[in-house]
Amino acid sequence: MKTLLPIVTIAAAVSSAASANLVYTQSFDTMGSSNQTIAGSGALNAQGVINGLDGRWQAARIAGTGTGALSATANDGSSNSGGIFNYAQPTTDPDRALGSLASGTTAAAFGVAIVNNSGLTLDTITITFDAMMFRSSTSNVNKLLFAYGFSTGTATGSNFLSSTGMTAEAQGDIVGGAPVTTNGAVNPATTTAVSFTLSSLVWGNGETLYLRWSDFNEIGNDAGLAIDNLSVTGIPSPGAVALLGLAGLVARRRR
Ligand SMILES: [Ca+2]
Ligand SMILES: [Ca+2]
Repeated sequence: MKTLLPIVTIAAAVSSAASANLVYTQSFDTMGSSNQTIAGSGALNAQGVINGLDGRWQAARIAGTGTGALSATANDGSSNSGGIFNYAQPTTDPDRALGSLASGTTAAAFGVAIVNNSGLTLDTITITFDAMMFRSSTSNVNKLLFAYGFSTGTATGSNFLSSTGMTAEAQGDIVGGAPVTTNGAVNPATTTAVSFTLSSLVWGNGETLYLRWSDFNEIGNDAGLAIDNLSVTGIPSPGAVALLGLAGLVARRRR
């Protein structure tokens, strides 16, 4: 499998010892109302970068009989085709969300690679986002399974920690609403604010954190679920901040 990891860095607020947090935000609105290509995707587990975002977002088909390249399709929840979606209501609205709907042809995963260039080891990560449902399911409550991994993380990596092994982190799952008899666009889309913290981590300087959401082809017609307004804040341990402050103090005294 060819692994695509874009070489990107994020400006971290390291202006003072008191603000050494790393902050990453994403509204998905740069996708606009066009379909966005995901070059290199198509074959099972072939990962491609989602065009129209910041180069850090990737997607792959993780199950299904299809072989064609994926795209982030602009839609309002009316489509029942499997794939990645660039959701908004109406379809032309500038407020975009990134989502997925699974079918027998395509069940996809998407995720983001964030490099820690704060200069510090980060041990607490706070994640907030809006979990959205643009299309309802039948038979089963649908879910996008959240997982995270470090460095070798990809949209298809197997070395991830997920809610199947942790209770608290299950809050990162995107859970759809109750199934209905006839599924269709949910208008307006439902929005649920999600906020949780991963703690006691070792996110080393220069290391990549990968956040991933995986879709599954559930029984019945599937839901269209999405995320919006993602915010990731990496926080160093107080000891690391104190050391950084001491280094700054020494540097000033040498002037
Ligand atoms: Ca948005
Ligand atoms: Ca599903």
